[in-house]
Amino acid sequence: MSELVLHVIPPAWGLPSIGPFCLKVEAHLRMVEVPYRSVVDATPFKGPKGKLPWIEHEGQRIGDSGFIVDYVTRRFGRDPDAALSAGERAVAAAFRRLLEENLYWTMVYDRWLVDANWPITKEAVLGLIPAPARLLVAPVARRGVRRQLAGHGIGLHSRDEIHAIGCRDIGAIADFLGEKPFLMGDAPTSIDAVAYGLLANIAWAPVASPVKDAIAQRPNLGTHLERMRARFFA
Ligand SMILES: N[C@@H](CCC(=O)N[C@@H](CS)C(=O)NCC(=O)O)C(=O)O
Repeated sequence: MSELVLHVIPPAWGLPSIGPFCLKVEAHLRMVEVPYRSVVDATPFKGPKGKLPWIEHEGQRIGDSGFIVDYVTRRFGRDPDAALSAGERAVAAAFRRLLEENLYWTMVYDRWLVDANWPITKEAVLGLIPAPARLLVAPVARRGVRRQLAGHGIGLHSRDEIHAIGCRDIGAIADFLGEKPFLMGDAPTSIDAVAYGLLANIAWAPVASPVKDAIAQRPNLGTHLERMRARFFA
């Protein structure tokens, strides 16, 4: 069996990747104990979807964290969600959309569009691009992200509104987690990898935000992050 190669955006701030979808896939692969080698790409453009993460395995190139997880489940026959009922899978699917299609964009906003955070983001996300090129690339990339946020719709809101949306999502995740060790109960499942990928990237990044503060105010989320780190990234 050939090696599984995972392409990710760079590490920083004590995280193996500062891309939530990249960290999600790393957490998932560790959860299902599938060995991989991660390769840091300076830009997302080489991948089949023009985004990171993507994988190479047995001559195939697969982009998108969701399709990567589906492939790994099929190819290796390891499904951390196997014990979940149909109803539990539906709840996990809804939380995945909340995290990836909504809360994620509030993180993007805080990293890229809040002026005080922009130098930190630029250094970490574009840090592998040689300095002279980075000077040219950075404003173009920032304009692109502004367009993405407007296209999504969240970028049309005021700063306070975007933060209110993010804080509400954090409250929903914390309320649902409650005192359980993992989101769906006693054992980790794929939604824990999704949550870890994004929440660790908000809570542990040196990027100021009311959404980060909202995580700090819900100790069960911090405990969940530490539990995931100890279990899969020790
Ligand atoms: N739906 C994709 C989203 C991946 C994604 O947005 N990746 C970001 C980095 S975390 C990226 O490559 N952004 C570059 C761009 O949008 O141009 C997935 O689940 O993998």
